[in-house]
Amino acid sequence: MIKPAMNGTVRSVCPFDCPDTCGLSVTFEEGKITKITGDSEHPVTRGAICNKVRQLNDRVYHPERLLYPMRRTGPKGELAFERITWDEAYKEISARMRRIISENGAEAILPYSFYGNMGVLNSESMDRRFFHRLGASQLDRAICNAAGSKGYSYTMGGSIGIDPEDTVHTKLFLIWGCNLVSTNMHQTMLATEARKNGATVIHIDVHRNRTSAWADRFVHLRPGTDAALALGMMHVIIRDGLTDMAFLEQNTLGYEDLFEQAAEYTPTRVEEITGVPAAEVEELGRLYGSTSPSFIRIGNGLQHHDNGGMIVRTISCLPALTGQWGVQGGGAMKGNSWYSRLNGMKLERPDLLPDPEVRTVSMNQLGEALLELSPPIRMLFVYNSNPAVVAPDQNRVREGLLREDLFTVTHDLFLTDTCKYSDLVLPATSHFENLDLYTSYWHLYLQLHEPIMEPMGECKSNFTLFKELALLMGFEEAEFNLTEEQMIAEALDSENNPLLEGITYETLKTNTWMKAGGGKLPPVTEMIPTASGKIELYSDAMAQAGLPPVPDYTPLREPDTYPFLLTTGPNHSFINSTFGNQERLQKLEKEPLLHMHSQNADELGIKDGERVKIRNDRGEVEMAVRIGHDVLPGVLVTQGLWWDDQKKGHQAVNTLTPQRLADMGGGATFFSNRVEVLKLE
Ligand SMILES: Nc1nc2c(c(=O)[nH]1)N[C@H]1C(S)=C(S)[C@@H](COP(=O)(O)OP(=O)(O)OC[C@H]3O[C@@H](n4cnc5c(=O)[nH]c(N)nc54)[C@H](O)[C@@H]3O)O[C@H]1N2
Ligand SMILES: Nc1nc2c(c(=O)[nH]1)N[C@H]1C(S)=C(S)[C@@H](COP(=O)(O)OP(=O)(O)OC[C@H]3O[C@@H](n4cnc5c(=O)[nH]c(N)nc54)[C@H](O)[C@@H]3O)O[C@H]1N2
Ligand code: SF4
Ligand SMILES: [Mo]
Repeated sequence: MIKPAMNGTVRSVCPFDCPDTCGLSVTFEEGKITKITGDSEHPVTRGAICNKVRQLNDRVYHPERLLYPMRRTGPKGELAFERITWDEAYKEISARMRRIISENGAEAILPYSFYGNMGVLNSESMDRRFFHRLGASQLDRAICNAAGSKGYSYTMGGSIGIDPEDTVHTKLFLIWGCNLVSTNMHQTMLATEARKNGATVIHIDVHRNRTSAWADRFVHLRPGTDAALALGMMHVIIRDGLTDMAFLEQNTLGYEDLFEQAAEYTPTRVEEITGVPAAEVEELGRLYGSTSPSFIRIGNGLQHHDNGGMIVRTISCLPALTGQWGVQGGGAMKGNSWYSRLNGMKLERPDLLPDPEVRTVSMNQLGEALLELSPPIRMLFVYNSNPAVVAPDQNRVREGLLREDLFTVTHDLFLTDTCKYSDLVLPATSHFENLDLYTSYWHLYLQLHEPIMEPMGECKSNFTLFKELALLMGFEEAEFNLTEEQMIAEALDSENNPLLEGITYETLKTNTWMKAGGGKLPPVTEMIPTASGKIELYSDAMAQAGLPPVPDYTPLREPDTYPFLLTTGPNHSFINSTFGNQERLQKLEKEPLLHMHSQNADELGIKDGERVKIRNDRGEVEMAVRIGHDVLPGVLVTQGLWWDDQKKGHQAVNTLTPQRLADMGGGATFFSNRVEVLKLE
């Protein structure tokens, strides 16, 4: 039992899927949270937090928060539920699981989860053990960064970039396919510090957005063409002798092959592919080639393309050319989770799988899986995710969710659009109610979170839910009978990661946050986790995987049946679909907009603010148009994963996006998406 603070301020951490993993400071008055700010003592986030999380009390005390288990009473797709007890819910789930296992085997059960809560215990611990032991179909959790992370690791060996704290020393920032102001605000704070010392910030994107407005310069290119731009910059750097040959000799593999490839990418050719004028490619190449330290922040957006793996693979080769990895504040970063990687084998226990060959289902192809897999999926267990909004090809997803012979259980804090299709809905605690361990995929600090309030209603954490379900299913082994503290200790077992040495449950309890490597990290060049221990500009691993071993530009794959390429990224005020049901944040976003170039609008006779139909073979949605020069002709952008709202006409934009997988890592291709735009009658 925790003793909730009546009055005063306590520490917390932000649990959302955001790189910054901020330290929070939470004020209680008369036992209720009245204010959420940043923890000014947090070493990286230093007291600043985003507007979304300042309103986290609206979410925690939201009148529509789920407080009890519920059972569906009406047709799937409608919101008709009755309250039941946990006992009834547990009995129904375990009886169904047993029946499905005896009739079709456990692979007819599919978990569907992502990182709605980034806490280690509540995202990848007891749940994974449970489904492993059950022998359920495995889920390939490739919806977010899979293609880019794979592409980056072909070059660098893993998600290892520079320590963001070092970027205050940077002189040139390339913010590449990253909407930094919205999605990684503390990197903008560090860049602002660097700017005071003369640093320049260049934003390279397909959409002139908040980040472009904040940057010093904007480079506008066509979607999916970034590898060509990077090769064009390399072309200039190599041609003009700006390379650091000593660094390349000592720390890389295969630079000769890369030099040969880059020779083909003349600025004129790059202009044809990317739309960036040849003179600008020249200038960008020379500027990058002659500025040190330079830092490239590689975003997640640019890898949501058919060729997203190769795009990131190619960009990640740039810093080696000028020896940036050897300079403080120089290098690149796609993600930094390599530093604080936990003991996954101990935590998730894949060894419990009765049949290691059990099928794996891509979370990016949920529609196909529900409609076409044989033997069919008969139970879907959703937690930490909202697939009815976030997964691609919504019409197929929802058609699958509507199947009468599918039993869907969803554990969430709210009646999300996914809950509408669920047979049972279970109430989840907010992270304030849980003990957990947090790592960041950007900064290098680990943080322990102790619960700061009692669970609301009958809410249960993911950890508790799966621990109790394990018992009900008769899994009496010791590995299901652990406390949260014991499980954190297993996660922190540093046998596979020496940078965690000294970081334990106890030391975290005393220190609140601790840095991987203890603040004494060796240079990146001494830790590169590739097979060769070098930066692999030529990659044998890629050749073996049937991929081009040297960086190259490959075009997008969607046939050009439709005239526009639509990218559909997240917005400023929600986190994916989280916060989409909070009125104040909805008001700030107003409504989903379709950004279109004025030339296209003129051709189609569309006026600013007019509602149009956007369609392709997968489906259609309606939206208001914003006309201007924020996107290039032939390109459309919309932001935000909105909930269904019949009244205001919001529809899931993923109705339009493909289930096709990217070139690497089984990644999603949300942004490689061809559509046509029609005037409404
Ligand atoms: N406010 C807010 N913050 C978030 C989230 C959120 O929903 N809202 N989501 C969180 C999550 S889960 C993630 S993964 C990250 C994502 O955050 P980011 O890494 O910033 O990724 P996106 O916002 O998806 O896309 C980044 C940029 O890529 C651009 N882009 C699209 N296609 C291309 C291309 O081909 N080339 C180039 N150069 N640019 C392109 C988009 O216009 C966009 O500006 O943010 C996290 N933080
Ligand atoms: N078109 C398009 N689609 C996209 C993207 C895009 O840019 N464009 N971005 C993609 C990316 S990068 C990502 S990461 C995914 C994100 O997809 P999801 O991971 O599904 O993200 P959310 O929409 O935030 O949904 C998380 C859900 O988990 C719930 N939740 C939070 N905490 C807990 C908890 O402790 N327990 C339980 N049981 N539930 C909890 C939240 O209330 C919320 O409903 O979306 C992807 N989809
Ligand atoms: S969402 Fe991101 S920026 Fe906002 S408080 Fe959480 S970690 Fe910090
Ligand atoms: Mo993501």
